[in-house]
Amino acid sequence: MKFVLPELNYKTDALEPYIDQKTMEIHHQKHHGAYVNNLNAALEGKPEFESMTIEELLTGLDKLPESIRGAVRNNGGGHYNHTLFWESLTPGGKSISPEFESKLNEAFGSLEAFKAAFKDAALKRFGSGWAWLVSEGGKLKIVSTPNQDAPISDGLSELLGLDVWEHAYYLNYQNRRADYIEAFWSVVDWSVVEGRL
Ligand code: MN3
Repeated sequence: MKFVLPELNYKTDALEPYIDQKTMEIHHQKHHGAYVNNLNAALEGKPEFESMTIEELLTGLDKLPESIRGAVRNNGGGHYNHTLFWESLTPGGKSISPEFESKLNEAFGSLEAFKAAFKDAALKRFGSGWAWLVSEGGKLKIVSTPNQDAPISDGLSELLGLDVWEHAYYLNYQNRRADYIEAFWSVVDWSVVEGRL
């Protein structure tokens, strides 16, 4: 299967002022686009792997030949993570349902405590990577992954991810990763996040 760069469900300027248009254009077209191209290049001419879905590839990294394992982990992970990320965002955000908020309360104490713990994971990810809200067999957890590693490779189900690579925020926020994390909450589509559970 040839992987393709998914279209965004909104215009690249629609998340302003929280995520700026230039960042969205470069991030989607160039960065995500490169992950897709590099993933396809790694799989080209290997029909047994070309026929696999992205989920099959990422949950079976140890079964891939060593010659393509790193490329699939990095570029397949990049494709998978960014696809989830774009889908979790919407102009103006979409509010959280009382049902899901009570699940967050159960797991983390309160919505504020959840956001604080998520922010902490996103800030402490040294270098490049992601912060995640995941489900592990129905139990909500916060994790972070380095580079483009995807939680699905560790048997976790992603509900919400935040890209904290510098390419995700540096044009608008420079070194102020904390401000970018705070701004992110204004454009999260909680209906999508909840639907993943
Ligand atoms: Mn990115």
